[in-house]
Amino acid sequence: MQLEVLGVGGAGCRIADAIRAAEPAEHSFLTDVTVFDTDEAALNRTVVPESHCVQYGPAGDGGLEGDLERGLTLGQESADDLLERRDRDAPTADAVLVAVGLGGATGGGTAPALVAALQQRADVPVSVLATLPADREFDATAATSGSGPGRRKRNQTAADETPPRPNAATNAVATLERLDGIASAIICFDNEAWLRPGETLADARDRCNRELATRVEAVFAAGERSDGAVAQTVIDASDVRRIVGDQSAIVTLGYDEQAVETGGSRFGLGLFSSSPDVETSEAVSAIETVVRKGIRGKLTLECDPETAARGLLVVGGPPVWLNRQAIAGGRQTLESALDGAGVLGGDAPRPDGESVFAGVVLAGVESDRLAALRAAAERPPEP
Ligand SMILES: Nc1nc2c(ncn2[C@@H]2O[C@H](COP(=O)(O)OP(=O)(O)OP(=O)(O)O)[C@@H](O)[C@H]2O)c(=O)[nH]1
Ligand SMILES: [Mg+2]
Repeated sequence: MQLEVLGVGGAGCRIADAIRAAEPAEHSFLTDVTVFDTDEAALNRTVVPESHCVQYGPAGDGGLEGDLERGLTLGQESADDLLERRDRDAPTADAVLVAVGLGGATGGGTAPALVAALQQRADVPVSVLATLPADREFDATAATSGSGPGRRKRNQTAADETPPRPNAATNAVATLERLDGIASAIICFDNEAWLRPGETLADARDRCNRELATRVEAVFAAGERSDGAVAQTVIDASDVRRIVGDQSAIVTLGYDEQAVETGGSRFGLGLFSSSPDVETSEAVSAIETVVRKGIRGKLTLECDPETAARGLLVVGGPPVWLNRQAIAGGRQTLESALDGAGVLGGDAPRPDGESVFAGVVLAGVESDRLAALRAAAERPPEP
């Protein structure tokens, strides 16, 4: 399907940037990418062309520094204007994805008004791609506990331990509540689960954004033709629409890939690249493995797959590796993991691909992490 991506605030802009960078030349799936931030310096660090970078709100660098009320007011004032500033000549998309980091003020403040304005204008689903803040950003005990993240280093003073975004949980929960009923779906990426012990968000963010972009591409680019290769079972925009729904479902993405032998390159001449021999058993085993890990491995938001209301499976890779029976089997695996909930599946041939991959969408999930953030938001701030 063809996707328009809008990034808002620091995280949103960097994630939009990463999705743009992950778009393979031979199967484009992005109609347009525009980034919006109050923070001019952050905007300038993206590699999105200047014509697609929009600074708004108070002039200068630094953003709104977590003041969500200010962000919400600014969002309401600016949403229509921001939409006007997109490229008018861009082709029409099948869906819009608004990327945002929950926990701050610019992205979290603007996203509700921006999504509402888009829903009024466009006839296509408008979903949000949202990061959830990590505990160490707002909880000093998480940042300094001996067991793990951000243990106090020598020479580090108490002041260094002040969480960088003390309002992150409260802001994230407030924005999620506002998006409920407005966004078609809310795809979550939980920073807490993706940051390594001791790592700061600044250290981890590029890796996290690449991981997220890979998953977005696996799922949303599935239906796009790649060098003339046609899928056996095409996943089109209406399939994705059916799975993510239009009721602000919480969505999580799974993914796994396995490098495979693609012939040709081993001999450097490409002589065998069009028809390498692939053992059926090898292809079946590769697909079974990536599907299992795509469902049971690390999700963008941890949850029990059984809680999902709907699911989608995309199996991709070099066409000779896409064994039809194994893909059908993968769909059944997803169906049983979801306890019989509605599942769609398809394949994404990638003639130039060097791996077999599975992209998984679980929609309408329940997650303990969201409950934990709500509880953290209700705790009174530390004195
Ligand atoms: N995965 C990921 N998360 C990020 C990134 N940058 C920030 N975050 C998360 O997003 C939250 C909000 O941060 P920003 O996006 O920088 O905030 P903002 O929207 O610019 O808002 P203000 O700076 O307060 O005006 C943070 O609390 C982090 O949890 C990023 O590049 N990747
Ligand atoms: Mg910012």
